[in-house]
Amino acid sequence: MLRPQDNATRERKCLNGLWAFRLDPEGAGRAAGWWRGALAGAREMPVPASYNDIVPDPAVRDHVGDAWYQTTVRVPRGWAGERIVLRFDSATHRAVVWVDDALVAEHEGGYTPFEADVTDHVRPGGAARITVVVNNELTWASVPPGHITETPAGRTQNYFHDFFNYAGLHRSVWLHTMPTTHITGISVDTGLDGDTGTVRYAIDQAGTASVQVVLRDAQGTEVASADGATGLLTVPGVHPWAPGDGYLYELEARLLDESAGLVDSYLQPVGVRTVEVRGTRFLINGEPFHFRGFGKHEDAIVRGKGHDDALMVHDFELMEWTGANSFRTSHYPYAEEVLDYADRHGIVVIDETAAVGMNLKVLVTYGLTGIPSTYTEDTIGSATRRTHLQAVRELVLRDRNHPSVVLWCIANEPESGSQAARDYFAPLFAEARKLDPTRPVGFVNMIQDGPDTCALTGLADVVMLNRYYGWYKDTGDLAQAEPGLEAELRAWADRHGKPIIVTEYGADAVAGLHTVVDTPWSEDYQARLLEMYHRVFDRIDAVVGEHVWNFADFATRPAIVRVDGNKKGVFTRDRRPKTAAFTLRRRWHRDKSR
Ligand code: BDP
Repeated sequence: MLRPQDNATRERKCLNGLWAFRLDPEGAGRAAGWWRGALAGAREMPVPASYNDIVPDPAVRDHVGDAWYQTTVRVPRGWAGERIVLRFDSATHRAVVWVDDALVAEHEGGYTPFEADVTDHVRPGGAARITVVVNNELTWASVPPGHITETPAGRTQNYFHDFFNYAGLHRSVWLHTMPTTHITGISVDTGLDGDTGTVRYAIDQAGTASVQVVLRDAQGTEVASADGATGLLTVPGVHPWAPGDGYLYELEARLLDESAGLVDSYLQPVGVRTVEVRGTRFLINGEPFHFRGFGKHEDAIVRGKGHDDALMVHDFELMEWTGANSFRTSHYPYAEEVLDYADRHGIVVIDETAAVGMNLKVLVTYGLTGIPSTYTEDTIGSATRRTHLQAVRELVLRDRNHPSVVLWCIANEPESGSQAARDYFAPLFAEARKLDPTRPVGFVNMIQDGPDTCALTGLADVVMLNRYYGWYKDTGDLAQAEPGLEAELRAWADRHGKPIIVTEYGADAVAGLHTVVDTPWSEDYQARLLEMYHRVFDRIDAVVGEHVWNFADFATRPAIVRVDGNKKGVFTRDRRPKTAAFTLRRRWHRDKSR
């Protein structure tokens, strides 16, 4: 599915703005056909944004079920004869869409786009009513999973991940056109041989036309071209895409009719680079790469998970200020604008599905009893896996052309110590490898399943570890935590011989709390804990990455271990630095110059 584009043959109209909005706590709207007319009793709601924090009302914030959005769009007159497509960059966690009275799209999964051909449902020059019902329920069949309890006070959503279940239209909505004969997909794989680059491409189309591709450098000079739907372009004296150097070529794909007239075109940025895991090294363009950066969230006051360019650019600028070169899209696929930015700026990305909270064993550590096994037909079972498989497909197909993406992450902290885990995950790894043989694949391991018991590491190319020595373990005791961490990392290195990326390490800190002696929740303890990890990382050769948890404080549901959310940010939720931000800046800028 290609993104909307304005070019010689395509046009787009952005539908962002204030939409009519109404919650449906009784779940009445589908049976009553709320899409058939103007949404009664609606209030205004911004798109994109999570709806939860816009209205100061717990009934909105904690709503479980359907929420309805509606807008009316005027279809441009000049679009007659074109194929007209309605696209949602995301709707969390699932949606059904109507144009006037016609159902045009249904989609499961809150973080990937979907679209519908609405040509037959709209009239150029006319108005069209667009109605969307967005549902935020998490069940055993959704990714991420959850379950709903009926209580006398209403329905309560339970889930096993540590961030607030924001919902709504989180990203842009588009109406866009393309010719009836058009390009439907583009894929590029790149290679390097000395200073010669290669771009292997494949262009899919609907209809019949001949294909031509042209590759231009960043100055717009043509450097290669070819005819045919698939082929290999060679670029002598290539300028590779590299960490810190987001150099992009542009591939123009064109469909031509018999008289060589232009039928359709699409412009695809291309970064020429290679990724490879060799022994305990993670190589980008054949050079060892060390990941410095963060696990992040799409999270902010007021807008929740709504995409916002101002916040995005600010976050990237702050990451650069710390000296970070990479981040992980914890714990779901991020807005495509984020990956575009990373491509242009040479920031390296670990790209993750929304599979988080798939470990019921950990609930026991919270003192809960009667917890079922993680992998059963009544919990994480074949229904979950079907959704998860589709989530892997949609992630890889959406993001495979981004040079910034160097590693697929299939899940965060699933229970990984059993044959049941292996049976669940093996097909998911296989699918990612089938769709993209060029990138390494991994998952993020949790401390319960260590180097001797983890049944999934064998499926992965890299070891990704979330570790909380000095926080959840050896709380407040860095002297005890340091040897524990070191022993464990050495065991992973010895037993598995794969590169290790520590994808989470950190401590909560309430901004403004300072202490002389090591005291959890203080800024000083957070900073000293990070320094302890860094000493250990520097002693272990197989550690090729350090991603602090988290870039910024973020919202969670209420819990006695959370103070108005998770405070492991090195920046506050409004992006002010804690002491730890300066600690990282000192280390990472020094590392940069080494
Ligand atoms: C890890 C999770 C992350 C949490 C973090 C924490 O991957 O989502 O926010 O712990 O507890 O287990 O802060």
